[in-house]
Amino acid sequence: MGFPFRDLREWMNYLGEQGDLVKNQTEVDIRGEIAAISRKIARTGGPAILHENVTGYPGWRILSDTLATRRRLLWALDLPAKDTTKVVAERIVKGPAIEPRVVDTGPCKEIKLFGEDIDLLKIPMVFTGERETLPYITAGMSFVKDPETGWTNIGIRRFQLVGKDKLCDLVLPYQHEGVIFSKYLKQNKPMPIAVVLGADPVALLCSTFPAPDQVDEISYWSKLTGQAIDVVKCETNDMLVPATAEIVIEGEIAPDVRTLEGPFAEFPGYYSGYRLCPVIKVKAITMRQDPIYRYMFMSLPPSEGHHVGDFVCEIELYRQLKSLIPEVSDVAVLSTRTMTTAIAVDKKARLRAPGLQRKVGLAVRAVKAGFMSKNVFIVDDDVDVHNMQDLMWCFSVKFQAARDVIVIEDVPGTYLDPSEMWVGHGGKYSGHTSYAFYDCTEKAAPYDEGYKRGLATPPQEFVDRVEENWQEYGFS
Ligand SMILES: Cc1cc2nc3c(=O)[nH]c(=O)nc-3n(C[C@H](O)[C@H](O)[C@H](O)COP(=O)(O)O)c2cc1C
Ligand SMILES: [Mn+2]
Repeated sequence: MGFPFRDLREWMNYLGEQGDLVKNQTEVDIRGEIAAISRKIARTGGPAILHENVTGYPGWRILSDTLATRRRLLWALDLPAKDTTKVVAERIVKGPAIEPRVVDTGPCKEIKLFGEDIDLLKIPMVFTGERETLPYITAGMSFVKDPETGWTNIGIRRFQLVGKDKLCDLVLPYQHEGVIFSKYLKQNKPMPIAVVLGADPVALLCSTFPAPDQVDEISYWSKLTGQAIDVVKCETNDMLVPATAEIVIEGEIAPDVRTLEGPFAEFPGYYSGYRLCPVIKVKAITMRQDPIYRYMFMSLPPSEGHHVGDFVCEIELYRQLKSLIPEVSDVAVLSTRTMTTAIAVDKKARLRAPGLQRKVGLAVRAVKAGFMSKNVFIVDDDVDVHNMQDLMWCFSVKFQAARDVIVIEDVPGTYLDPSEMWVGHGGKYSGHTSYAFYDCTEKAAPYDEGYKRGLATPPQEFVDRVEENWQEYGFS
């Protein structure tokens, strides 16, 4: 047993072997207790947790936080701790493109429910925020297909329980699910959808990469593992889903049905309001014999959802920017899915092509993975963007607000960020934000006198010697 983990259980058992899993037999409540435990795990870097005794849901187990720490993210993808972003980005570019293997059946088909037997209320959907009135699936992977091109898109979404056979889906117009839904709307046809819960960890991560248009995120699976993923056809539509998933919910979104969604403990840390959103009418549920419900906590960061989202967005922003501008040398997400991000640019190239850093600042908003970016620090590549102390030092001594802030007003926002501008844009579905980048590169003449005097450090030969002799001096 080891990488790549073929299902949630192999992965969970591996975490157990590493001492990174708690099996909790104390009775816990889905109405806040489980969320509060996950919140504390995210804040303390704690282990993953399997709840084995859930009030009101005998026989059900709930697993969460398996990807809530850096260490576990690295295990899930078999990654080194150094240069992680660059290594994954390179695998996505150069890894093998192996088609998913379509199998006849799989563990996710052990139980098949149709018609009257469909009852979402039997699934222990966990409440996250105190004000949630109806619970949400928070780690559902949505599979939808472009009716014009046949492209399958997957993305993690939240789905609110609104009936025995109904889920509400906040279909955001700027996400691929929304782009595809608008094509079904134009044709006035229902959109088939599959919601997958409890897939293997690589599939879960694949489904949250902000890949470019027309790219099926499941294609990343083989690139990241070197193998083919096993997929199986849904019962009521032709979507191909991971065969080893715990639960698959199949359904259809009618073009003309809407219901109120909300309030939700939204990823910027505040409650969403209520919005009229499309509804999934469930046609079938298939699952394993004794399914494990995969919960993911996300509201105010830190959370497992932020860990996952920040990690994949960093990789994909780096990869997409670099494909446009090869002189981009590193990216670090500092907070909340690239909302605040730092980017390093090849200093030598910048000196040859003054203004390169500003081109990078503008390009962020031109790529899919930069769709949420609001505040971007741009630095030379002699600064480690992953080291907060170096970064803040750089911000302090290379940056002048009056000269080096570039603000662009009214770029598309997420419409979930409470600081976005709602007034004055017709109030329709607004979501306009300002975008700024902070040019923290060393400036040229006439601002370079201080830099020309040189960085104040001990002689390099002694810095090197200290590294060599560190233990000899008596340090451990
Ligand atoms: C825990 C979690 C929950 C998420 N919930 C949603 C959601 O409800 N709606 C959404 O559009 N994106 C959500 N996302 C982000 C998407 O998964 C991500 O932006 C993905 O890249 C969207 O892909 P798409 O544009 O291909 O549809 C969530 C991400 C995480 C990690
Ligand atoms: Mn996509």
